[in-house]
Amino acid sequence: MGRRIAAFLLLAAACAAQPADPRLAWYSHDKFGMFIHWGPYSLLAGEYKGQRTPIGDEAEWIMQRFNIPVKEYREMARGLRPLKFDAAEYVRLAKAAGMKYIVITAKHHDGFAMYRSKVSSYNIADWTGWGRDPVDELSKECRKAGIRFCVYYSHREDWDDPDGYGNNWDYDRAGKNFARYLENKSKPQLRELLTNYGPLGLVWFDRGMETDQQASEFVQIVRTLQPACLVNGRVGNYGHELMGDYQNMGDNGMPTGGLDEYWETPQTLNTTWGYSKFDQEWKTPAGVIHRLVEIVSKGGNYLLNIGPMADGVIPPPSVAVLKKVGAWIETNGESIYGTSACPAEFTWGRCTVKGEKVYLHVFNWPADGILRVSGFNNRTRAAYAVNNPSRKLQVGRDNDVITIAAPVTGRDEIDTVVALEIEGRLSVRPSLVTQGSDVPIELDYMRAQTTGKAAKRFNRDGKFHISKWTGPADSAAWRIRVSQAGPYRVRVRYAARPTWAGSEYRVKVGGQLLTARVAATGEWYAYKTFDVGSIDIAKAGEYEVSIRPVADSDHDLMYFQSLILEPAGVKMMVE
Ligand code: H79
Repeated sequence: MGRRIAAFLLLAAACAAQPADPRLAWYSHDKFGMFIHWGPYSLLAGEYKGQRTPIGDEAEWIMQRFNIPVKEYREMARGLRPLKFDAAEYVRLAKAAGMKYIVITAKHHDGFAMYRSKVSSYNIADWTGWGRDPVDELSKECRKAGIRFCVYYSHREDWDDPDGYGNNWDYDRAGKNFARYLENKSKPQLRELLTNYGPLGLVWFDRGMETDQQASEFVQIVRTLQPACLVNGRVGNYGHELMGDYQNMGDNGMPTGGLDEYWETPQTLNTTWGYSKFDQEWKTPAGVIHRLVEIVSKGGNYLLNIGPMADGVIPPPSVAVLKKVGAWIETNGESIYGTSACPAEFTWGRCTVKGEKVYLHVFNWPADGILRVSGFNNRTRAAYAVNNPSRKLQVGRDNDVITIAAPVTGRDEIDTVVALEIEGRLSVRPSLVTQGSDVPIELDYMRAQTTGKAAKRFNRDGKFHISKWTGPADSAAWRIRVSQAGPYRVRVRYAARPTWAGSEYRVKVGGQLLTARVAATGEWYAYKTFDVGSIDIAKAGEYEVSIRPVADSDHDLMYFQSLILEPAGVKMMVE
């Protein structure tokens, strides 16, 4: 590889575009939160008149699943008297599990408020005669314990309100006045939550609001009443640009690689969110720990759900799993909290980074007991297992590969964390994209090195792409090895909004330049593939490929998905 290319790519690896917003500091530090789905559906527990919600179906959707009439569901909800609910115990469990924030369903899609609401008497304190407010009790216990308290509020869906979204079995869709639901119930209830329970860490909206205008009004209510409170990515329409403070994956989702923006995945401990007596498919402690590490290694947060029973008791199997997870975190928490993504993956596990330390998470020890780490440019200082810091492990180098001798005793069956002290900030060699013979080389967003403001991102509709680039300093680059010399057609796959049309961008392959203008593809994420010209690769070898805006502008260049180099003569499908 040429020295200039190497220097460029090292720089690229060091400049991941992660804007530092102080409001998100606690969130990016804490990594692991507890989600609680609890409501009248917990009483049905996955069964209505002898019919069961199938496994994999979500028990909190039971009202919709069986089209239970509002009148009947309301009568059923009167029976929700969680006499065994103990907020302090919930918070103790979250703490024992290593979770740093709690998000509870203040109102799910069924429309029932799990707190004392003046807006609607259809709430747990007033409707049931129980007289207590679990949201209030939890918020106070959280504050005492140093856990961030947060609420889930289903702002769009409401199967109880005649004007809410989703119930078309009791109410005629044509007769609904959705704006009236927003003004009379959804917004006033959100204001109650932001006013009556002290500082909230975040509000977790769901299902995406219809219009950007409506969504921004919800964001505005949060900003006005609690400026420090975060808003999750589902506040706005899933098919539009992100409106909240961070992006959410789909339910139980996982990105294929790291992203350059804050993100979170909501996942559940079994297969339902609300309690179901039929669902015993619990994840194992190892499963949870491996997911946690994978998420954190990709720069995300893990919001893990439990579904308490109607009486307030947390299902014992979930308590058992969470306590085991917590025991591992108790020892290894420094490799999770306050770390950042590590742009490398290994056959034996994953890594996380903090300052001049890389935490190597060993899920499977290699048979010869030697941990091999390739791709790191840094010199090393020392290594030790986090569960036994005083015993140093032998570190060596085999060409470009760092080798670490496994600890003989004290390995953790689930994940032994080895701390590797390095010189300076971690610098990782970008992976080389190699070409098979006669097939197009596809350079996608995920394998790109981004510079400047260019960021790898997620959207619910178009999935992953690179965006936020507005000028020549913002680019995506790859290192490729071409095995076949000759002419290549260059294609770019992207989506562009109408107002972005006409901007120039430049594709560089080795020393060759191609310039093209962005074409509009649709209102939002309508990805299309465009031919930008052809280049000649004189000889097989390694090249650098990049794409960037030609000039500064006040808008995004494009939602980029991939750049394709197609050897002339190879036919390719183009949508
Ligand atoms: O609160 C949890 C879910 O109830 C909620 N998000 C998480 C955090 C959620 N809202 N919408 N969705 C999940 C997606 C909807 C999926 C559905 Fe279905 C498919 C609804 C009807 C068909 C799954 C299968 C639920 C009922 C049947």
